[in-house]
Amino acid sequence: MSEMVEVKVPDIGDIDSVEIIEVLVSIGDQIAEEDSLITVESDKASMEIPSSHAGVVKEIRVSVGDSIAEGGLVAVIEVSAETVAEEPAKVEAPVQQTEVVKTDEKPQLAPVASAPATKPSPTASMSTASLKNAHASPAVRKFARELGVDLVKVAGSGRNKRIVKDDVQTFVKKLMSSGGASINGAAALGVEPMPEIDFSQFGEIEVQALSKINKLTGKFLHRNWVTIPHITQFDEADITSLEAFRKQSNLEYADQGVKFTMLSFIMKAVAVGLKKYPRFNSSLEPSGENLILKNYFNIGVAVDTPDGLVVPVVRDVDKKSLVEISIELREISGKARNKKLKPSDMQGGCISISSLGGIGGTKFTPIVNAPEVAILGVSKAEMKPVWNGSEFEAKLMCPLCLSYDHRVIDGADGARFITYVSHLLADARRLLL
Ligand code: CAO
Repeated sequence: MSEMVEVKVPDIGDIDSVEIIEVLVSIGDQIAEEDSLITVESDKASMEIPSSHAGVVKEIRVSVGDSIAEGGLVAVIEVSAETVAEEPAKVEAPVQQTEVVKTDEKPQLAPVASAPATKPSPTASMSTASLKNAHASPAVRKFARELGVDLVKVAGSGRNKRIVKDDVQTFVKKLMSSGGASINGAAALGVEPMPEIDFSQFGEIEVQALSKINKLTGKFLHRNWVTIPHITQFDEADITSLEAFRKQSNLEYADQGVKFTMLSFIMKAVAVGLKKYPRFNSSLEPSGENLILKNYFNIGVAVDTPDGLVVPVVRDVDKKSLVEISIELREISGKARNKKLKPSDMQGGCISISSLGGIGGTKFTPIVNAPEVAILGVSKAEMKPVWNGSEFEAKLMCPLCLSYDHRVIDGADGARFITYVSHLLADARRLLL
């Protein structure tokens, strides 16, 4: 003998009604207990309503687009009498309620089929867990599970952003073609991927391929930006007397073809700063367990080239004279612009300097060039009135912008380092001490 069981919407928490966005079964389907019957969606999430019984779907009492609330009738299932008889234990713990209707008797209310306590109830899914439960059918979920894809990271292209099998396949393809990180690293970060927009719909466009350097730099900068907790500390160095000295030195060395720019002095000052503050001359082990302190003083210099940004390294800045540093700086920036740098020319830096002083701008926030832990940005020096305690004096002030890895360097040390470098530049004789 069989029985007809009405399956109703169980307790779905503090939600008045939800919209049915999918009916997952058809009349005549043989279903197992816990098979999903419908998918409903609130303004927060979607969830599937499972059947409390195994059996054959005899009636479906809902359609897509209907609103339904707790207790609403979803379907009538024909259940074999043995199945119902086998379930007395479940009567003890009612969470979902269904109405059992014997074909030959009047309906009577009986609590049936709660989920085990350890299994999340539909209520739990709807409130918090289902925010993580992506909107997809059981078959698509199974498919995603088999591929190890976290559906939360997949954008749905189906109705109401429902994730279909194609979406999972497209996600995997993108992941593979980007070497494990999806477009813009969005999947790795667990955020929505950037939408692919056809900009030509808004006006004329031109597609320009990124250079190899652009792509490489982009990857490293992105990694550094998202993995390093950055702080940028600003200061202004009074370089009035240093500028006079630089100009004078340029005149004196003109016949030797040497040209000093402010950058050579700043490199020297930074090397002295690294000696005084050794944590700035370190790298954090990827494990985060140890700091590697270096006893050499190599400085990377960001060079702007037509193909993109490169950072060649000037070695042993502490041991070189300003003449040597100036010559080498000219050589490496020339090599960079003529694509003559070797990989080894760009390795072994302890800290980098990014100088935009020759271009303009007042300040910027450079990104640490990992595995280094700090980078000094230099902006264009300007004449400014500076209060000396009794009057304003015209001073040439050079903006310095120090970004550092806050895991390695505390704010106080950041301020000490930049103040010290400014102090050295304010009177370059200190570089000799
Ligand atoms: N304030 C005012 N003027 C400055 C200055 C400063 N801070 N720094 C440089 N200048 C002046 C120079 O003195 C020079 O003027 P003169 O010819 O009259 O002496 C002029 O600007 C051009 O200098 P330069 O830029 O050619 O030389 P440099 O040694 O200062 O810099 C280099 C060399 C390779 C760093 C630079 O050319 C460069 O490529 N900068 C861009 C770096 C970059 O793209 N950084 C962004 C990376 S993102 O973090």
